[in-house]
Amino acid sequence: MGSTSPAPASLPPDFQWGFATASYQIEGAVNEDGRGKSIWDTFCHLKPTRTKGANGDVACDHYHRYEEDFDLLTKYGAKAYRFSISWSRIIPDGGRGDDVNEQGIAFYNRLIDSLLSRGIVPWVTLYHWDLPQTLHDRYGGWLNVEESQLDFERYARICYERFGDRVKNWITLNEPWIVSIFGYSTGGNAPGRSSVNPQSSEGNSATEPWIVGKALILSHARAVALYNKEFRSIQNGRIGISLNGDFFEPWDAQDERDREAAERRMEFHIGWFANPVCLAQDYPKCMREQLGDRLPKFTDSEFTLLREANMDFYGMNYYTSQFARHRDESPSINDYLGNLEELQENKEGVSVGEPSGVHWLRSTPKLFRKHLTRVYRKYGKPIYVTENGCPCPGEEKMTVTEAVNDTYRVRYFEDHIEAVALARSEDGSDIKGYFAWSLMDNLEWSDGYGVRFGATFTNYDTLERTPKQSALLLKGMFEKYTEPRKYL
Ligand code: PNW
Repeated sequence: MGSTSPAPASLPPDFQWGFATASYQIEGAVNEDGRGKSIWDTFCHLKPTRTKGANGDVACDHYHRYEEDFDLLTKYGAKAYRFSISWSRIIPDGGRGDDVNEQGIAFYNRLIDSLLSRGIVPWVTLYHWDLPQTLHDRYGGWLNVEESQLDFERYARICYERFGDRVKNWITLNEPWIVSIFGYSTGGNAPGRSSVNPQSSEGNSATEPWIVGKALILSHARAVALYNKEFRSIQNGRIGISLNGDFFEPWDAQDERDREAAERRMEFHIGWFANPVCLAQDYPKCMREQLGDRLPKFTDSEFTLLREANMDFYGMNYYTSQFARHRDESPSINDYLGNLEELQENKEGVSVGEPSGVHWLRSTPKLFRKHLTRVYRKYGKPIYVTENGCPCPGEEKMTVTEAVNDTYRVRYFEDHIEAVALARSEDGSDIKGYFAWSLMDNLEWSDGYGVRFGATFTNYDTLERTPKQSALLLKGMFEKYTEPRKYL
């Protein structure tokens, strides 16, 4: 027998893959079947506009077209589909004493049953940013740590009770970092509170994001602890959270201060949430040092709750990476980065990756592999990549005929899936699934309908859907790593 070569990069046969979406970005039908308003309905209708004139009133009209959309999933060969539930369709006023809306339950039952009949595994996010407006008006929403966690726990209970016989994969929150920082520091997302944004009339960027962060952590923890105590043994599912966060390299690799800044940036991005939710530990030290008393403390009983909230997986939303350069001055009171600058080029002028169709995203697959392995080693949970994707350069202005030829996205997916396979096979990181963002072009929040992240083209005049090449090629990209390999 000849020499043995290293095992080729591979993915296990039960690797989950598919596409992801979120309720407000695709559903539309905002006034139908008893749905209550969310903070995104309000935010999208503010004047002057803060969402480039766009709103989710119709969006992709997925509420009425879900069968057609699931036909696409079938055509693409997806094994799994990640979607989110609109809290205010289930409980229009959101609170633990408020009524459940049976028509909202019925809609999500239709989605779940349709997916299962097609052999597609549903992955359900409980909260993808659409807080019931009533809770915001009633007590300040996520600014009220004590009230919001109890209302979220009750909402989670209803979802487990009504859907948990068929839904075995739960994600509590999508990107609590974006919820806290964009919603309460920069004010770019709903509810748009900020003391530094001229468009915001209310808010305190120095304090509110850190309070909201704690409310989200404890809400997540209550939902997981409840699942563990009352549902896990009967329903036998999995539960986790989806955290965003870029990988950071030092701007000047020779400078110790930049190396520390890169690590600090990741602690402010990911450790903020991952320390408490994965490790039942306090916030990272560097956050305490910089933020002092503005960073809320956890009480002993809250630490007990965090320990009871042991979860199954880390959901990773990954789009891009950056360089971090330290600052010599002391941080502003509104700083949330860790006192540093974020840059897309390093000291030598080398770009972190190839530019996409949106300024904040460059394609960085090698750093994705580093990121996967760093997160796996630090937080010790199996990883599901719950979002990864991009808009192609110039796609915003393309016709459908041009847009379906999405070679940049095809390469982006290929390179990032290869990074997953390498992180598994070569680094030993346990990665169990991958969801492309997104099934179709949809409402890109404050960027409106211009930026297109879809693997399917959406014509917003006719609501016609057209598969892009990447959607049709994704299956083969996974098979390349999962097929039994032939000897050469
Ligand atoms: C995610 N950033 O948000 C969200 O989960 C999706 O709903 C969204 O459509 C998708 O990514 C694409 O943007 C992010 O500026 C938004 O770094 C912005 C950033 C990261 C994630």
